[in-house]
Parts: sequence; structure tokens; C-alpha cells
Amino acid sequence: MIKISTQKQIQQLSETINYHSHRYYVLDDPEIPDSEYDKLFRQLEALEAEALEAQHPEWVSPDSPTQRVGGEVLKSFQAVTHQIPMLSLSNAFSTEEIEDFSRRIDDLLDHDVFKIAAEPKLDGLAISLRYEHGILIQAATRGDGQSGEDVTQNVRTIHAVPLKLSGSDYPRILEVRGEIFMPKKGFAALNRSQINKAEKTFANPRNAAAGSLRQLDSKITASRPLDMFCYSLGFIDGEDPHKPLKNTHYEIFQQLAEWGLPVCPEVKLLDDWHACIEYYDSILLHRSELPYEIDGVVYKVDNIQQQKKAGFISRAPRWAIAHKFPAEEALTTLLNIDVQVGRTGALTPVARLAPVFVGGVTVTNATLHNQDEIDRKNVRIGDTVIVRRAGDVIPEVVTSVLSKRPDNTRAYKMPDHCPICGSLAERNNDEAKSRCTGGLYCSAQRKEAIKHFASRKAMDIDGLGDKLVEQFVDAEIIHDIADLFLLSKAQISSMERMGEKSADNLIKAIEISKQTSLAKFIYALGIREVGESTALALANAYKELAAIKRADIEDLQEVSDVGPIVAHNVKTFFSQPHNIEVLDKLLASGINWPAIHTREAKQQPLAGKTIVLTGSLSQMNRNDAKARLIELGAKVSASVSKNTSILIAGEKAGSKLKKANDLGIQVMNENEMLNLFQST
Ligand code: 5U1
Repeated sequence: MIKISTQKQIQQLSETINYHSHRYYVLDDPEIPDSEYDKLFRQLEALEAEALEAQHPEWVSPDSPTQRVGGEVLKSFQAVTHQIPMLSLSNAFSTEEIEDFSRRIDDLLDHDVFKIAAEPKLDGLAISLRYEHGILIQAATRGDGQSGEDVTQNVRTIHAVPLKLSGSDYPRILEVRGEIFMPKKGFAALNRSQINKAEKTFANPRNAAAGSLRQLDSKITASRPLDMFCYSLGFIDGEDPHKPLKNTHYEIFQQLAEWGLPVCPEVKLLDDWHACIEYYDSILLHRSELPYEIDGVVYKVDNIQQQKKAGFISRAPRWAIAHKFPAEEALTTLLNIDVQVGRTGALTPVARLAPVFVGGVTVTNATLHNQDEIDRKNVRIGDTVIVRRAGDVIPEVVTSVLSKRPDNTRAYKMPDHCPICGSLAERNNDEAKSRCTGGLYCSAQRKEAIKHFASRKAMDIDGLGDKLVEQFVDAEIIHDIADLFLLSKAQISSMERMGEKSADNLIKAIEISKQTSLAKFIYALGIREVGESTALALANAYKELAAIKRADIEDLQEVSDVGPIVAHNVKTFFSQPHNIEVLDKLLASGINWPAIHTREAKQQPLAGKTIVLTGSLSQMNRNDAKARLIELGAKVSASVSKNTSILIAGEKAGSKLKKANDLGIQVMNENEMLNLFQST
């Protein structure tokens, strides 16, 4: 009697856990907290242990959620012949090629109207899953399309892949094709853990996914954050004659989702190739916000009968095409490593590269960050390296290709003296970068301090570009930021490419910049670790520069955003006689700002609220909006979570808006935000 109830409990608990696992891993919409899920899982493990002890291994079903932990270590992978070959896709790289594709389809379909299903092209590895009677019995890699490798043990460890399909209306044999990938967050965490274990990191999520799936020890695969999306069908047998499989690709997607299979939520049904290009542009724009890597989008004729009519060429369907994004990675040669000196003296090694077209632009420089990164990536001058430029992110050297390393290369060592002023470069134990100890004696640090002071978010001196600052410092016309306000028209017009008119304009811009805000002025001073929002917090807390100058370290730490390090930096800055001299000179030149009035608590309608800004604002500068929100008492955060109170969504808001909607968070558009500002 007890035994029967244990078996039933195991079954019920398995179903409950499978339900929550699907909500978590596939729908990204958990219903219960992780701790509750873990509790259910442990209960199931305990019941299954009881079953084994009672000599009832058959009660532990192969589709139990506890069976995702990996099995015995294999000697090799078995070959699997695909009953229906796994196809590849033709590629297109331009709008013209997509227009041609559409025209070809139009001809092949005798000018019948057709719709196009579009979806992102995941950068992972293709996989075929075979379900018999709703149970996952085999997973095989694509291989050469005709036969691949049996990776069932490994795929069983991927939580997004159901071990058993939901419902009961699936065919007796159902093969589903899709892509296994590693989400960006999981990839970053995996590489962090590889670094901590002093093991080799993966160059990109695709390599990490491939390396994780092709493990003979499935316990290793189980420890890797893999995910999957399904995108088509393979062999099918025993369809329900009363409920045949769907007539369109889009409906098949929905059907797969109903059976509990993961499908990409970005799929869209489009009317023509113009809509395809719009889809491509919008996915490209939001690419960096997607939680996974993609390398393009795929368009497919939606109607299955029309697909059949269009047919195949070789191993690719005529009815589908991949519209690829510009490659984000490319190979090039590391010609040299230069060392740049930043505003605070930090020495940064910069890779000088043979020009290479990557991510849509020609790249010739990439940061190498610091000595540890150079060592970890094992890059040497002369190496062939992989360069990556994803979206608007600064290009980076991912790794070197050791098989292409020329003879006679040497490991690179950062200089122990500043390459600009020759002062000693020191590295503190807790810092990754070494720093020039020359302070304002170092012309590089002075130049950077002046560029920062004049920059848009600081004093916003229009027309004072980097090159001009460098000329002024090199000509010893400007020694510190206060000298900017002593510049004469003759001095300015004596610089390269500066005529009378541009000198007049610069003098005007310098004059205009004198009317600023306390927050911008503090930010412009370039105190270490005092960014825009810390400067704003200091200004709002103290209201007067003199009060900040007087504040002690304990007092400073009372300000939100200010910890012991920032407090120490602020105190140190205002204790340096040289800095006080420059400050006095600046104030004497006429810089001023409006007095800050204390807002009563009742005038802080956003106190206690956490607000996230996303998308682009058309009527207000993003930083000004942020400053105003902080002034009204809000905490402005970069990411949406269940603690977010309001999401302000500008034009083209993407995944943050989706997440906010999913979490039921209040969303405001730009106009609503402006109305709020006006009413307070
Ligand atoms: N998203 C997506 N990727 N992908 C790859 N869909 C898709 N379809 C494919 C392939 C090889 O082939 C179908 C046309 C069957």
C-alpha cells in the first residue's frame, strides 16, 4: 500500500517539477521561487532513493527531472543516420539578395500570394531530437547532414529540452530540428569560472556550446548552461488523421510550443520582402539586448504546400534563406602593442592591428585592458588574433591563434615606467592596471584631465576637440583646466586649422560653459571614481561646493552612491593644495551655477521608487532625464527586475520593455515622464 503511494507521489511530483521547469527554462516565466523549486526537487530525489532501496528502480522513470544530471562516461559517440537529411541554408548578405529571393519564390509559385515567417538565426549548433510516443529517445548532431553523432545523454541534461512532450496529440514518431546554444549570461559565467579554475576560456558562446555538447562525460555537459530553440520538423510517423500537423511553419511553431518544446519568441509572420528588411533592421538594432547570440535572421515561405512547390537545390531549400549580419569576429595580425596613459594615470595596452572589416566597420585598434588579460589571452606581437566587435561595443582581441604563431615571438611585458613622462609605473596589489606616478607632471594625464573637463557631460565646451587640447598642452599654453578660461583669441588662432572665426566660436563656447550646474562641475573635476551620478548625489546632498570641500570621510559616506573608496578619493582631492589652487582659479574666472534648494520630502514624489530608462528619448537628453528622476527621489537602475517600480520606455524599446511587461511592471512613455516632470 505504502509502495503504491510512493510510486504515485513520484509521478505527481515529477509532473509538478516538469511543469515548473518548463515555465522557468522555456517560457522564462517562473511561477514559484527557486528555493521552492529546489525543495520539490529534493523531495523527489528522496522518494526516488526510497524506491531504489525498496528494489523498485522502474519507479524512477527515465523522463524524471532528476535524470538530467548526466550518466556514464562514453568512450566515443555513436554515428546516427538521419532518416531525413538535415538541411543547410543559403545565405544572403544584402537587401538586393533578399529582393532576388522574393522574386525567385514569386516565379516558383506562379505569382501566388505567399507569406514569410521570419526568425533570428541562432549562433549555436544544429540538433535533431527524436520523440517516440512523446518520450525523447535520441538526440543527434547535424554532422554532414546525412549522419551525425548520438549526443542523447548530453542533450538530456539540457533543461529546456523536454524529456517527455506535453499533451497527447503528438505523432507516434516526431523528429524536431533546432539549435542548441549557450545564452550570453551563462557564457560569461562559464568563462569567469574557467578563469577562476585557471582553465582555458571559450572564444565565444558558439564554441562554448559546441565544446559543452561534445563531452563524453555528460556530467560536464550538465554543469554547462545550454539552451535550445526548435525551428523545424524532421521525420514524422503516425500523425493523428483527425488532427494532421499544421499547414504553415508559423502554426507548426505554435504546435511545438504546445507540446512543451522551446521556440524562439521573436518569430514573426511577414507580408513581403520590404517587411523582411524592416524585421532584419529591427533585430539587428536590438541584437545586443537579446539574451543569446545570433548571426542573422532566417526567412521561410510560411505555407508548407508552397514550400513543397518551391523545392530544393542540393541540400538547401529554395523556400528559405539566411540573411546574415556583418561578421562580428575576424582574423587579423597584431602589429604592435602601444601603451596609453589615462586621466588617472592608468596604463592601458592597446593592440595595433592590421586593418580588418568586422561588425560592419574597419578596425585597426583594440584594447587589451591590462597585463593579466594579455597573459590570459596569450597574445604576442606578430600573432594572428581573433578580433571581435559586437554592436557598438569597443572592439576587443578575443584570443590568439596559437597554430599560426610565428617563430621568435616573445611574451609581452607592460613597461615599468610611463611611456610619456618616464615616471615610475606602479601596480597596487588590488588593481589590474599599473599607473604612472607622475600625476599632473605627466602631460598625458593633463591632456586627459582637460579633455574630460571640456566633455559634453561635464562643462560641455563646444568646439574644444581632443586634438586642440593636445596642441595647447604640447605648446605649453595650457597647464591645467583653469588655464582654459585664460585663453586669448590670438593663442587659439595660432593653433593648427584654427582661424579667426573658429577662435571666436571657441571663446564664446568657453564663456557659455561658465554657466553650469554644481553636479556637472564636480563631475568635470575628474575625481577618481566620481561619475555623473555620484557627482549628482554629492551636489544634491551638500548643495554647496564649500560643504563638499569641508566634509570628512564619514560624512561623505552618508551620501547614497558613496562608499569608502569614493569618500577617500573625494577627501584626498580636496586636500591637495594644487587642486585648491586650480579650484580658486576656476571660480575666479566666473564659473557659477544656480543655487540648489532643498526639496522637501513631499516634493520627492519618486522617493523609494526604482526606475529604469530604456529605448531612445526624442524630447529630452537621457542624462538630463536621469538627473531629474534622481532629483525627484528615484533610484535609477540599468536593469529590470522584480524590484523595478517603473520602466520609462522610449522609442524602439526592446527586451527590457518585454521583461517589464512580463513582470507586470508599470511602464511610462516619454510624454508621461515629461508630464510627471512638469507636475512636480
Ligand atoms: N532559425 C533557424 N535556423 N535555421 C537553420 N531556422 C532554421 N532553419 C533551418 C536551418 C538549417 O533549416 C530549415 C530551412 C529546415
